Amino acid sequence: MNDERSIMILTGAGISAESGLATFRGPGGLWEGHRVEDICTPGALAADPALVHRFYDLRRAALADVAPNAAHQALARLDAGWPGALLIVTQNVDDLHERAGAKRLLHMHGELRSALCAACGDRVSWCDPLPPGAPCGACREPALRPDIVFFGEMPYHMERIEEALSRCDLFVSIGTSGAVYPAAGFVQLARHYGAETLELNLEPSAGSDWFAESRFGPASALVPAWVD
Ligand code: BV8
Repeated sequence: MNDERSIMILTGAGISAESGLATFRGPGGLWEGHRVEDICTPGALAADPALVHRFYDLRRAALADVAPNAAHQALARLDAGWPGALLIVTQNVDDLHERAGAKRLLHMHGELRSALCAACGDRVSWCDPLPPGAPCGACREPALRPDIVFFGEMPYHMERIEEALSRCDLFVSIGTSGAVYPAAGFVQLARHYGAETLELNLEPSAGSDWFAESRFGPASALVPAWVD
């Protein structure tokens, strides 16, 4: 591709699958028999903080054993070389887009390598296990929690995301099941604003019918072929 259209890209767990990070709703998508919808809630954090902290500690630790794949690397190349507006919005909380070199990137569901103070809202980079009750460096309250958007919580950066959706000429969805809102509704918004829509996924997502074009296969093949 070599024009200056405005591009918005949404990614989900499927783009990191070939790097070795499990997806949520595919085979083996349960974690210790739990569904992410049951763990990833403010209620679960309040009822069993050790379980929720352990869920994120294990996933944070796993980052050391994985690397960006050809799909992350292709998006980073596109980001570096695209003269027009471009925004990668990821639902993923891993750091593989950054490690591939992506710059114009927003994490709408938070990040594993960040801790959030539930008392004062301060954020701090965090790479180690995060025990429940860890003290906040800013307000000293024992209120550090995973910097993750739980179900029922407002995703991050929504104003910037909605602005980008209203202006994009092309909306591309990569490796997401279309099971979680508001991300799953972005394709409808993009179409409403007149954008072209493309889905790159292993299989049809829940929102496949909303896409003008869908290509099915592994992201590590589809994304470089689309970018290059
Ligand atoms: C909110 C945390 C409102 C991080 C997650 C309508 C409108 C708005 C909200 C709702 C609504 N209906 C229902 C809701 C509520 C809810 C929701 O959507 N529930 C669902 C279950 C119905 N949404 C929310 O609660 C959201 N908040 O709306 O707030 C609000 C307003 C005002 C004030 C306060 C609040 C918050 C949602 C965020 C929840 N957090 N996770 C983490 O733990 O990782 S969600 C979780 O699902 C992950 O973030 C994940 O990213 C996300 C989506 O999953 P996918 O990434 O798509 O992964 P999945 O496994 O499902 O699919 C993988 C896909 O990849 C598959 O299609 C597969 O085929 C494909 N694939 C696999 N391998 C490959 C591949 N593709 C290519 N190549 C491969 N190799």
